[in-house]
Amino acid sequence: MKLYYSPGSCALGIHLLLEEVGAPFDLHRVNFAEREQYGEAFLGINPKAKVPALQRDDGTVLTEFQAIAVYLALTHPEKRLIPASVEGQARMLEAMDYIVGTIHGAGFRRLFRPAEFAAHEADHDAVKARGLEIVNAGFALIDKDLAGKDWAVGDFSLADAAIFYPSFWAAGRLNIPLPINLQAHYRRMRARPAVAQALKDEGL
Ligand SMILES: N[C@@H](CCC(=O)N[C@@H](CS)C(=O)NCC(=O)O)C(=O)O
Repeated sequence: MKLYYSPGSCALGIHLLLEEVGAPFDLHRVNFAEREQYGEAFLGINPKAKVPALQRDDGTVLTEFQAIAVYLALTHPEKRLIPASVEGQARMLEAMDYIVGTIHGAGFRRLFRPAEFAAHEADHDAVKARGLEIVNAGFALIDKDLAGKDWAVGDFSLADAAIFYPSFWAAGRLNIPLPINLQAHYRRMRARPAVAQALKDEGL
């Protein structure tokens, strides 16, 4: 398999899951600074111009964080990355959807790419301020859910990988303080060998 990624992007959540499942894979860096995601070669891999994109050994490509994560878990059932109970599975997907769609898509995207939300540069600070509000409100909800627990849903699951990448953006890149339970979760994640390996291999 080949993971198309950019260092420290949301693809980090998939990268760490590839390490967790122990599947052989190669990394292919997509250079955002050179806008490689919009180049013909990468658009041939993922016409959505986004990472993560996972190319399987038969050449087919899977995109979207949740889809790739679920694929990795279902193809490595022995790693038990999806909770056994129906309630646990629903809660895991609930957390992942909120992180990818709201905390990332509505919150961090405003912080990273304000021009997508307002044409005039004069409005970009307001867009970023709204992004920060969305991120902090989202983090507060996740923090509440994590109270008294090591992992989001029972044992370590795909939801924890999803929680990790925005936590990394906050703690490792933007200096946004993480609330206490989320901070402890972030430390627990960094202590996992798979996470340490993914960070190292991305040069982070
Ligand atoms: N819905 C997608 C979002 C992926 C996404 O936003 N990826 C970002 C990196 S974190 C990206 O590739 N951005 C490049 C761009 O927008 O130009 C997913 O869940 O995988």
